Amino acid sequence: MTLGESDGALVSIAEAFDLPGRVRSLEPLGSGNVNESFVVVCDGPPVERFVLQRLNRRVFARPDLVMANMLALGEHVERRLAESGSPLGERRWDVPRVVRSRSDQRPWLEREGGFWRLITFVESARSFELVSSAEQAREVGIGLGLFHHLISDLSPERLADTLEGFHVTPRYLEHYDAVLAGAPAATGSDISHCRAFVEERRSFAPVLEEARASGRLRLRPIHGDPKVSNVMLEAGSGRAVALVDLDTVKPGLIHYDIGDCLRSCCNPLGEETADLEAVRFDVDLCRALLGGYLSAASGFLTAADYDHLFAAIRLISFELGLRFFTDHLAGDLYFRTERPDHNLQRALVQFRLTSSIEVQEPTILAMIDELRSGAA
Ligand code: GN1
Ligand code: MG
Repeated sequence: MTLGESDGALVSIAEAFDLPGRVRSLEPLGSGNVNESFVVVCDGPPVERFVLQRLNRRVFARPDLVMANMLALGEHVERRLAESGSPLGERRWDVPRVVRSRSDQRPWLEREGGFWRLITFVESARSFELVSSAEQAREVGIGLGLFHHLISDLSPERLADTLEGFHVTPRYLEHYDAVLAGAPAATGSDISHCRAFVEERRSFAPVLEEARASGRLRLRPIHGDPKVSNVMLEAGSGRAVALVDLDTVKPGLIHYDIGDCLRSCCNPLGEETADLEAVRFDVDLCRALLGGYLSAASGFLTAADYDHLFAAIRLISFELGLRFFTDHLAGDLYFRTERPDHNLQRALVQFRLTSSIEVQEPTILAMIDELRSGAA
């Protein structure tokens, strides 16, 4: 796309950051459900690419703390990579760098009510909306494992809780109950199905939070949103080289990340599919992904961590369905939508996926045991 009149405002925002040259082009990037993103090509030499993003303030009440977390994570990982005997050996690993604003050197810019940031683009790599092979799933798992490994010695106290209640399933249930109480007009067979689905799993919802409260699972720094499209694979080699979309980096349970990554990658039709009947959880992709994850992360996993893996896989797909369903009932306030029933359709997909996970529980548990003994 070449630049048109309407892009003038965006270009001027991009150029308010400390770029190495003028903006040559700017176009929309990716399919995020929360923020708006653009890829900015900047004149060189050398010509460089950046990602310009407007953070969703309805979701992130303290975007300044989101940026503080991103800087803390970046500094920590850069330091670990620079150490002699880096845990990655010769493997390439990138962390998007934050570009500061020209006028006040802050890592963001506020313009016309918008909160903007600009970060470097991970070059010679791309991400995918769907996983297409077991090899790819393994790499995504290695990517998440390396990410966790690199931040496993970053104290969670160094990170602010920028999204209180994020992935705390009982909190989503409370919100759901409140929204439902105010939406008596919501009827229809899909709605009834979703409501019954949620009721049947109500008692399961606190499984991870109870493990945290009892001390069996502990808080660590997490990515928060490691869905397949946030894992960058190197062009050519196909190796994972970066995790992007670092807005949700904060203290949490690594099980949120593992569950989220698996619910995203092992759903071959993807979370936007309309082919509900065909939605299933692919155990072979799960085996490949978890195998890759453990190859990088088994060193810091405890017995209790392993014991809660299945619950995490089941819970996070259920939780995302619950979040989509609640947003549908609330009038689509949180996730960006393209049509009136979009969030309902997304909820049905996640609930279908949850059912598929549930019926395959014995197979998934056996597979986790097998990987666990291999990693021991
Ligand atoms: C949102 O914005 P995006 O697409 O990276 C959401 C995730 C969901 C995901 C589902 C902050 O992520 O939790 O898993 O949609 N992010 C936030 O696609 O709520
Ligand atoms: Mg995100």
